Amino acid sequence: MTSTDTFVEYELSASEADELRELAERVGTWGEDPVTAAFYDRARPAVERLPNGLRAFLEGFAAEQAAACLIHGLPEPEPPVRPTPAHWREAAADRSTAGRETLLALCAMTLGEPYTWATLQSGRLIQDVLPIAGDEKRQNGHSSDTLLEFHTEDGFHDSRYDFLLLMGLRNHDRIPTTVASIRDVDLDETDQELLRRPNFHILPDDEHVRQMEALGGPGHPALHKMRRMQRHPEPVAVLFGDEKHPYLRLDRPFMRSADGDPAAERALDRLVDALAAARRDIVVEAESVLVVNNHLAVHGRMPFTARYDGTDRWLKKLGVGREPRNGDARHGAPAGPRVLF
Ligand SMILES: O=C(O)CCC(=O)C(=O)O
Ligand SMILES: [Fe+2]
Repeated sequence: MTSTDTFVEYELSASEADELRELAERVGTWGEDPVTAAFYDRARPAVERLPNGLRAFLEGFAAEQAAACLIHGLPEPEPPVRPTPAHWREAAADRSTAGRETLLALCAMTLGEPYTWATLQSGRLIQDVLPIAGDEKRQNGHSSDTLLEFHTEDGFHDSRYDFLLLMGLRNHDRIPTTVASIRDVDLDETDQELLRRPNFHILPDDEHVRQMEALGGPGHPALHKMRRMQRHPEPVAVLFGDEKHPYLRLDRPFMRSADGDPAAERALDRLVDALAAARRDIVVEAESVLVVNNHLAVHGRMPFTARYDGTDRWLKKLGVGREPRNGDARHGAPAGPRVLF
């Protein structure tokens, strides 16, 4: 399963960084906040104003020239990044990062249409990835001293993202995000055949349910839907698409073979082992953005010890679909085209 670079990088020049700073300032005067849907409806023309080299690089990435890419050298933030908050709710209340988020949003819009889930972080389009006390051992972006295992972002959902963007605000300890591409994995025919069968359940990760219970209240329709998906998951295939160059969909801690077939479970474990052997560690530091193709690559994060003193690792996350969601029945989005559940 070869034919694509795993990982490519783009270093912005000083003049490109200046262009980006000016662009973010100009877009900032339009008065829309990149955590809200209105921003994306308004800001589309600004994508044309991104530096040409950066736009061409992202367009090449959208054409699947690589499974993951890293953009370095974004302009220094103004104002400087505040201490890392203790919780995403605290981060949400603070809009001093809006200028950075504007740059993340414009990169995302070069790849497609950003959207999010009603069930996560109050449906804000851009989310905070930071360690939260009490979550150390969970399989989510708020854990720390456990390995965040390889996953497709929202792999349980048919409307999962095509691309996932992670922007670094702070990463003093250089804690890597992990990425592995299906194109770097060789599986035998039998395993491939087992993994192509729609014979796996991927349950919604508990973060969707937990946050909705806490914030949406027990009667929220999104909570009902997530619970239904937990109780009655649709069987899906792990490998799909082109015979020689398949895509993948995986989140091992939330997966099982639908009919309890031990051979299917073993094939899945061998795929996870092969992905682990193909692992790339990518440090998303301040002033950089990692983009992952959510069908070609899985991602995760290495363990670390959180300090909870304002100096911890802090990333911003945004997901993108290639197609406009407006009026797209396949994605049926009663909460509005950019906030799905
Ligand atoms: O912290 C990271 O580098 C990755 C986080 C992640 O995968 C997530 O929040 O879904
Ligand atoms: Fe993730």
